[in-house]
Amino acid sequence: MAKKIWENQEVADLLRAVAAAYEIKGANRFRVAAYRQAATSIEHLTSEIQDLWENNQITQIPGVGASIARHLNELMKTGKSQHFQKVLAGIPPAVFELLKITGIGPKTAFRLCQALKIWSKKDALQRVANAAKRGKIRQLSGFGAQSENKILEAIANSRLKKKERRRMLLALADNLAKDVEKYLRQSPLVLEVKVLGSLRRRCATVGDLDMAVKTRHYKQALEYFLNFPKVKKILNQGEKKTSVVLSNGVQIDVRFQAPDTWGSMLQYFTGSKQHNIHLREMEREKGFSLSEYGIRSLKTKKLVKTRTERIFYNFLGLDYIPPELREDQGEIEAAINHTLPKLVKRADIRGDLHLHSNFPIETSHDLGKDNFSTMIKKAASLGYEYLGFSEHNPSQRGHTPDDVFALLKEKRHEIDQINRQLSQKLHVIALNSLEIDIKPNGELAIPEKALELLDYAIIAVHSEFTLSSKRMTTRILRALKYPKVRILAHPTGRKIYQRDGYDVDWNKIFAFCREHNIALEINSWPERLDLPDILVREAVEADVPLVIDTDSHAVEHMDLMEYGLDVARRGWAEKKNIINTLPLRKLEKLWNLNRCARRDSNPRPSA
Ligand code: DGT
Ligand code: CA
Ligand code: CA
Repeated sequence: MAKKIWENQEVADLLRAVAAAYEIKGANRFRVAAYRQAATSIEHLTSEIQDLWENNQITQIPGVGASIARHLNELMKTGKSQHFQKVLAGIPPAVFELLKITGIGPKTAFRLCQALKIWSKKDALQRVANAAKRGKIRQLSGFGAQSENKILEAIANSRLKKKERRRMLLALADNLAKDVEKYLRQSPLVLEVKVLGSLRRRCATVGDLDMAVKTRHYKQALEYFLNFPKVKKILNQGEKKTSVVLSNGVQIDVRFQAPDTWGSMLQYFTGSKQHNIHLREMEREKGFSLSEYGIRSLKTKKLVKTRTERIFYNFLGLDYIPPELREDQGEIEAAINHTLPKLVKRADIRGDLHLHSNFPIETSHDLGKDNFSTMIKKAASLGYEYLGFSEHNPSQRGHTPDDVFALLKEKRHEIDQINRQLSQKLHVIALNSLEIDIKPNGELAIPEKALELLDYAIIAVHSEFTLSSKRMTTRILRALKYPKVRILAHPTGRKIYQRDGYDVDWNKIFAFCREHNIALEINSWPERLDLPDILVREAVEADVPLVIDTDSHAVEHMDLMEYGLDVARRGWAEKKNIINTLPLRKLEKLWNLNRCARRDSNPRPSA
C-alpha cells in the first residue's frame, strides 16, 4: 500500500478534534488552547507538514510543543496516535461535524448530538438542519428560537463556503510549485522551468498550478515529470502537455516547449485571460493572430517566433509588462505609452515595522514566539536597518492604567538596552511600537500618556467588525487622531475564506492618512494580504503612504515579506509609495520618531 501522505488541513482538523474532545471532557483550558493553537499554526503553514516531518522539522512549527510533536510523529510514522485515540474515545463523530457550524462550541455540539441522538458524521449537519426546521431544537433546554435560527443560517453558510474553498492561498501554491520546480530542475532534459497562470501573476488565491518546461525532448521530459512521486492521477496527456492531480488534490497543467517559442508560450499561459483577449483583439485589427507558438501574420501566414517575453511585447510595440500587472487594468495602454510603473521590489525594503516578540506584555491577544535579539539577527540577515516591535497592547481587563504604563516602560527599557548592546553591532535599530486595539467607539485601548513611551503606534480593529460603514469610518478616524499613530494595520480586516472586510469610507480614510503621513499597512500574512491589491491601487492613485509589514509572530514569518510585496506590485506601487523603503534617517524625519534617548547613547556609524 502506498504510504499515507498527511495534508495540513487533515492534521489541523485532527488536532482541533482532540482539543474539542478535551474540552468536552473538562480538561485544563491551557491544554485545550495548546491543541487549538497548534491546529491554527499548521493550518497556516506555508509548506506541507509531510515535508517538514520528513526533514525532522515538526518541532519548528510555532505553537507545536514537544508533547504534541511527539504524538504527531507517532501519527505520521504509524498512521495513528494512541494518545489522540484515547482522548477522542467516547465522543460521537457527529460532534466534529457540528463544530463546523459557526457559533457552536464543543460542549453545545455534544449536548445537541446526545439530545437529538445523532452519532455518525454522515448527514449529521442535514439532520440538525431538519431538527431545526421542525422546531425541535428550541425545545431543548439551553436553546431558544433565536439560536435555532442561527444554527440553520450557519449550516446554509458553511455549505456555500465549502464550494468556494477550492482555491489555494498564494503562499501554499507558491511552496507547492517550488517543490515541483525543484524536481523538474534535477533532470538534464529540462533547460528551464517557469510557473505561469495566476501564481506567476501573484494573485492572492490560486485555482490550479500552471507550469512550463523548456526542453528539446518533449517526450522524455514529460515522462520524467509523470514520475514525480506526488503525482496521483493523470487527467490527460498529450505530446507537449499534461494535466495531473497531486496527492494533495491540487491540479497542475504542465506544458513542454522548445526554446525558440518559449517567449510566446510564457506570455500566453501567464494570462490573465482578460489581458490576453485585449491583446488579441488589438492585434487582429493590425492583422496578426497570437498564440502560444508566436505571432502570425494573417495575410502572409508567416509565424514570428519569440524566445523571450520581452521580445514578444516589444514586437507588438509595447514595453515589457510585469506579470503582476497583466489583468487588463490599464497596463496595456501604459505599456504603449511607456508609462508603466517601476514596481517596488524586495531589495528596496529597509525594514519591517510590525512584529510581535515574546516580550511578556500581558495581552489578551497572542504573543510572539521569539525574543528581540533573535528577530534582530534575522533582520540583519535580511539586510534591514530597522525593526518595529509591536506586540498587542496589554489587556484592559486586569490592568489599571498605571499597570499598563509600567509594563510599557519595562519594554521601552529593554528596547533601549537592546539598542545599546546588540543593534549597534548588527546595524539594525529596534523601534518601540505597539499594536493597539481600536475600541468600538474609536478610543485606543491604552491610556494616552502611555503613548509617549512609543516611537510610533500601530492601530487596528480586532473586534466588532460588523459596524455600519458610517460608524466604522468615524471609529477609525477618531483613532487615527491620537498622537504617535503612524500605521493602520490590516486596514480592511478581511481574512480570505474566513471573513469579508468591513465597510468604510475609504476616501475619508485616504484623505486623513495622506494629510498626516499615516501609512496604510499591506499585511503580508497569506490569509490577510490586507490591504487587498485593488485598494492598494486606489491608495497609490490617491498618493496615500503605505507600509509592507509581515506582522511576524516568529522569525520564520519574517520571510513572508515577499507576499506583501506581491500585493503592493499588483496594486502598481512603486518604491516611493512604500514608507519602509526609506532609510532610517528619512523615516525618523518623516514620522518625527522620538528616539532622542538612544541617539545620544548609540551613535550609528555614518554611511
Ligand atoms: P486560476 O487557475 O483560476 O487561478 O487562474 P489562471 O489565470 O491561472 O487560469 P487558468 O489556469 O485557467 O489558465 C492559465 C492561463 O492560460 C490564463 O491565465 C491565460 C491562459 N488562458 C486560459 N484560458 C484562456 C482563454 O480562454 N483565452 C486566452 N486567451 N487565454 C486563456
Ligand atoms: Ca491556473
Ligand atoms: Ca490551468
